[in-house]
Amino acid sequence: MLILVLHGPNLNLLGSREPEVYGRTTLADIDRMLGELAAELGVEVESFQSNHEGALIDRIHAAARQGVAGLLINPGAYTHTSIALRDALAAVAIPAVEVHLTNIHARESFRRRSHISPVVLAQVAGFGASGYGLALRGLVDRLKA
Ligand code: CA2
Repeated sequence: MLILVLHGPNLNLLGSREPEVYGRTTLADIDRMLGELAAELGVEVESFQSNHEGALIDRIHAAARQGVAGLLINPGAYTHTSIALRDALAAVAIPAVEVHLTNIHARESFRRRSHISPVVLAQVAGFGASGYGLALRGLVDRLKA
């Protein structure tokens, strides 16, 4: 079972900028942790990061052709702006979990609205990097059920 992890814009900066907001864990650390957890859960993970909306959409379309079983996605700021990303997720209908490092509901008001949450199974927000592990466990539990 293959799970695709999608990291949206600016998340490549994790660990190097604004550690007081986003923590000191890097994206490579998160991908490594998810790889270890996936092995424990008996699934495979593949990660993709892009700063470009269309590249994320193309990767979602490719995931459907590839037979990806589930998606973890932190859409970054596209969470709050991208109907195109939401449409892509709805179109492929791959079970997905939306992950945010921060509690988007406790920040600026423009971060409270997610265009993504209506088309995903669940949202995990506010647990920092460990939220990705929680999301992977929840997604795999659901896919195995
Ligand atoms: O909390 C999250 O995970 C967010 O998806 C992160 C986005 C933000 O726009 C969302 O509202 C919430 C920002 C990702 C930018 O990541 C950075 C990491 C380090 C330094 C600067 C930005």
